[in-house]
Amino acid sequence: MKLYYKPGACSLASHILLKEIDADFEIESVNTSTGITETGDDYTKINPKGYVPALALRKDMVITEGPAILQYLADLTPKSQMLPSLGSESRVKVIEHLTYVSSELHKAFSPLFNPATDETTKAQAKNTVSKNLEYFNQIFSDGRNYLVDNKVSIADLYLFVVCNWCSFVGISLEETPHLSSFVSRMANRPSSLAAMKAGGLF
Ligand SMILES: N[C@@H](CCC(=O)N[C@@H](CS)C(=O)NCC(=O)O)C(=O)O
Repeated sequence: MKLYYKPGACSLASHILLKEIDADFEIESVNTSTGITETGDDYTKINPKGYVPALALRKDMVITEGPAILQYLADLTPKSQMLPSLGSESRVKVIEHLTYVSSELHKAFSPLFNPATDETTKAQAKNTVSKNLEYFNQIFSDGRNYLVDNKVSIADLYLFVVCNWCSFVGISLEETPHLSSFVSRMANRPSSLAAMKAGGLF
C-alpha cells in the first residue's frame, strides 16, 4: 500500500500508525498546490479532493479522510490495540476524540495556514484553537499519559500531529502544560520519530 502525504500535514498521523503496526508500505509526497505527486502522477486522479492523506491499497481502492484511514489500519491489526474492540465503551471514546480533533481542532487551524486570512480572523481562529487545547489539557490534568484507558490509540496520534502545528502558527503550549507533556511524550515514540524522519521533517 502507498500513503500519499505532505511533510508535517495531518497525513503524518497515518504515517505514524503505519510504523506502529509495522506495515509494509511506501510513501509518496504530494504538491497539493500543483496537484502533482513526487513521481509526477496527477494526484487529482488518485484523490479528487486534492488533499492528503490518501492511502492506496491498489489502483482501484484508495481510502481518503485521515480518520477513516486510521480506523481501517487499526482494525486490520487488532493486536496493536490502537482502537479498542467493536461495541466497547473504550472504542466509542476513542472515536469521540478522533471526531473532535478532526471536526473542531484540525479545522480551527485552517485559517492560520491560509496566507489570505486577515488579522481579525486569525485572532479568532487562535482563540478557538486555544479553547480546544485547554479542553485536552484538562483531560490530561488527571495524570493520564494517553486519552483513553491510558493506552495509546489512533486518537492520540491525530491529536499529537495537530498540536504540533502550534509552533508553526505562533501558539504556545506553555499555558497547557499537561497537553505539552503529552506532545513531548508522543514526539519521542519510535514510530513518531521514524515517520517524521522518513517524511522529511528532520
Ligand atoms: N478532511 C480531510 C482534511 C485533510 C486536510 O486538511 N489535508 C490538508 C493537510 S492537513 C491538505 O492536504 N491541505 C491541502 C494543502 O495543504 O494544500 C481529512 O481529514 O483527511
